[in-house]
Amino acid sequence: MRLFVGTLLVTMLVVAMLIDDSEGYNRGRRRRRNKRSMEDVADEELVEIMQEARSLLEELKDLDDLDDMAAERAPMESRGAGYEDNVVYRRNTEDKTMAGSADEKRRTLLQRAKVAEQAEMYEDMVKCMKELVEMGGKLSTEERNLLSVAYKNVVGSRRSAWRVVTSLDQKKADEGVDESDSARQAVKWMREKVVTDLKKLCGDVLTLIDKFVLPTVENQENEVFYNKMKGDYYRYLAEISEGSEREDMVTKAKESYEKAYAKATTSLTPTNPIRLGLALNWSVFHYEIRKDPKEACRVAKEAFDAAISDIDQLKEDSYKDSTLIMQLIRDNLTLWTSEQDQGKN
Ligand SMILES: *[C@@H]1O[C@H](CO)[C@@H](O)[C@H](O)[C@H]1NC(C)=O
Ligand SMILES: CC(=O)N[C@H]1CO[C@H](CO)[C@@H](O)[C@@H]1O
Repeated sequence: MRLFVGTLLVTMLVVAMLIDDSEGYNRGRRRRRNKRSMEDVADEELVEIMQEARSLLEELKDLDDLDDMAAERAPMESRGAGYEDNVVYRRNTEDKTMAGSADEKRRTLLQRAKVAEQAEMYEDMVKCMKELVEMGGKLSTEERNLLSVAYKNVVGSRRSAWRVVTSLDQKKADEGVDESDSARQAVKWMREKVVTDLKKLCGDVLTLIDKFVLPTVENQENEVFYNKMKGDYYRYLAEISEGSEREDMVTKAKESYEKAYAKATTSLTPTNPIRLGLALNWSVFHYEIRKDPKEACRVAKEAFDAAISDIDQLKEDSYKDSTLIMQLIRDNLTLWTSEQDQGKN
């Protein structure tokens, strides 16, 4: 910018000199006609140009000031460049507005989590909800749902990233690309990062549930909800693990789902959306993780039939959730039974 203005300034000065010069040349010829007025015009032009040059010089000085300001700001910006997990975390705890009673802090975290959800800033939403849960105490239904939505989103985006890198790796392997190939190494690098993230996030939410949430749960619906949630996150860990680690995750997922299922069938109506959501995911667990489509169909069909026979129990406030999940169960059932029929033929 400064180079440009500088060049412009030099050009204008040169032009000014040329005008002065040409006036000198013209002067001799024009003097005879109207000496006085021609000189005036030339002088006026010169004055104008000099004024413009001066104001450009001032602007140049302003630009210098701006540069100085930018230089002062630079170290601050580079400090912020290392934006990591705990930057937001620290900001949450050190914030002046957070001072005050535990109740106030809880309310602030809840409000922030809700705004973060609207802004789709799910990493921040997770941090707020994690901090809120770690304060201890029972969670309201709203807090429960926000915790679930926050982790579902951060984990969901990484599960889909995992599927992308896994299929990229498979493609390269199918093409016969060697493991030492740099493109394959890049895929491996990304995959390891995604797996590390997933293990950390799933581990975090499982710890929150075991350490803070389940010990304070009284309501049976919530007991189902959180045990199902444990089943889901152990299932996600099973998806990305291998060998004995996978076996361990599969067992833990199964135990959590079974606990939730036992509780759900004795304490919730068949059309309860939490019971239905559990049946849906418990059946997907059988299908995808245990590779047992028969059992998957049995669980799905049992849940669907029970809900149909109890359809007049649909609650006004949750019938939309219930019917949506029933549809998802039926879609999977249709898909799975047709696959099984094809397998037989
Ligand atoms: C069931 O699991 C899927 C992932 O497989 C998840 O996206 C979904 O939210 C779960 N459904 C319910 C009703 O919890
Ligand atoms: C909604 C839902 O969970 N659908 C599942 C149906 O089953 C397939 C497996 O074939 C899952 O990938 C879907 O998530």
